Amino acid sequence: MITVHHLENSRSQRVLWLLEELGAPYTVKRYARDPKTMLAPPELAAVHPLGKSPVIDDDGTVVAESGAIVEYLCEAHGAGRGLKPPPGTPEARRFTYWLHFAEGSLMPPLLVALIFAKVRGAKVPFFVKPILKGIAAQVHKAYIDPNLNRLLAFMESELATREWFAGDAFSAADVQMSYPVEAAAAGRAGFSAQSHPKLHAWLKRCQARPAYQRALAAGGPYSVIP
Ligand SMILES: N[C@@H](CCC(=O)N[C@@H](CS)C(=O)NCC(=O)O)C(=O)O
Repeated sequence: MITVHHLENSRSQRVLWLLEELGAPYTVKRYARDPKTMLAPPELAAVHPLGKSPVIDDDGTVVAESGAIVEYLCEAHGAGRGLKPPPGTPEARRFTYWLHFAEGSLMPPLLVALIFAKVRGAKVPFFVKPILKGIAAQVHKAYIDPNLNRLLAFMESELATREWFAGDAFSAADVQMSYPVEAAAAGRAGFSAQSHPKLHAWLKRCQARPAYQRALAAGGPYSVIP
């Protein structure tokens, strides 16, 4: 039996979704974030030294890092489910690309955007506020906005010719991509149905899948931190 160590409102939601797509039995151990810092509670460090989520435990095999979990689950529980394209195909190359792109290229500027939203909203003496706002505006101008604009335009262009990230068929790469795109949709990037219609339609297709809906029921209330 697989246990998913699931931190509320986090990347681990997509692991529940993948397990529902695979039809693999699992149990959920849900952890609350610290309401002040939004960090994971210390109990998670007993499961894996980094103390982050997602982590899964499959009968004693502990796997962390969402991309590695997706690979592991497709290999160990994916036979006949068609969620990973056959090796050596263009679809397989795109699968690997998007699996890494999600955490390697898309999450970093989204995380910096989140950090600077916190910096802007920090409780500081009134005379410090304009300085913080000025720094945040500079970081947005020089790093966050140009990077997110380029990444969003690239994803939009990739989805112009196919329905899913790896090809014409849904794959686990779409599951991995869902979290950063949901974070972008939550307000961390200039992303809407008007600005990026293909990417927006892709996200709606993901969220309409019955397995996605079952994962929401299994994981408890879910909303991505804006
Ligand atoms: N690249 C890692 C990132 C893991 C990660 O940062 N998880 C967040 C949840 S979205 C977390 O545990 N945050 C709480 C903390 O850092 O204490 C992955 O994809 O698994």
